[in-house]
Amino acid sequence: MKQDKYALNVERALFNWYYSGENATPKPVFNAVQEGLKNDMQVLVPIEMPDIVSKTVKNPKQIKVGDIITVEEFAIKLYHLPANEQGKYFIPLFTSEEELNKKGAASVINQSLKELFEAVGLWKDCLGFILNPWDKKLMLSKDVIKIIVSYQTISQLSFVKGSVVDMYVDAIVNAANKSLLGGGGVDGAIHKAAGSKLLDECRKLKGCNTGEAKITKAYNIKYADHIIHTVGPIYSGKKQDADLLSACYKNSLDLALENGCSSIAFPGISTGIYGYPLAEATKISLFTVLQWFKEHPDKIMNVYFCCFKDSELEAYNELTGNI
Ligand code: AR6
Repeated sequence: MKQDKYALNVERALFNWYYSGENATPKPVFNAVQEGLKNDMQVLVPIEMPDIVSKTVKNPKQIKVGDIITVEEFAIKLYHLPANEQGKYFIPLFTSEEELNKKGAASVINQSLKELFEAVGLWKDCLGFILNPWDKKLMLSKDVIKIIVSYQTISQLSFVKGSVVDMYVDAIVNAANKSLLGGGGVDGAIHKAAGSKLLDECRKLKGCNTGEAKITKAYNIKYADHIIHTVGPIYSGKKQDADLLSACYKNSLDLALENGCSSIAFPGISTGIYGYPLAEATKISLFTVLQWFKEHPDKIMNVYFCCFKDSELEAYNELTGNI
């Protein structure tokens, strides 16, 4: 069963929300759910075997693919997760078979999330849904559903302590060098995780100029689809450094958009081996991304700044605390 693209985006946003720590905003998740509602996102809903089917079919294990079973009436009962002793319950929903299988498989149907949200008001004892209840879950009580349904999507920038390699996004950004043939720092970590096929594709790109960006597949990096390789400036203290660093962020975002991405994770480009002072680099990256959001008001992009070192997160905290 191929996973619904919008369900995958929700699953990814949920993972990153948990990964970002307890103070992280759920807005990237709300963005992804809202986009799903607008685009008829399908979720998996476990069902109980209807009584009528078990009565009609003496031994369900003997049913073969292609057999036709005729039953007089067929009412599907969605699986319930009891919430209390008064009979209140939640309905579990899943974004993928992988999420479902984290705790035993069940019979499932595909269902439109929008239609489920519309129906829940009619089910008196149902308190709402739990999306991906076995792992990184989203509680969708009736009140939360109301908030999400009327939520105005807007691009989001989040700060995460960790490596871009671990992010669940459409594209991760690599701080590469002009050859695009790998190196140390995050470049080395990305090539190691993606495997040798990445190097094969990079060879065909014939390098990249400072400030520009090129895109490849993510190969063995399972939770991202693309890698965007950009080349930051080697810090020289000259005025052009800032323009080139800003161009890296802008060109990466443009390329992500051109390739249908709605989530992207950046490392601190040029702030490692290329020696760009953190305080200046964080300011440039932050303002460039916010400016890009302003210039693309009709596009929804969830952007994550991955801070591999504590000092990077501290630099962003200082900056955002002062805005
Ligand atoms: N995993 C994740 N992030 C990392 C890692 C890692 N293993 N190591 C560093 N970072 P850098 P640059 C973060 O030095 O300054 C390469 O050799 C780091 O904390 O990787 O742009 C290239 O081939 C920082 O946020 O890149 C180039 O020659 C960010 O990655 C040169 O380094 C960038 O640090 C590029 O230098």
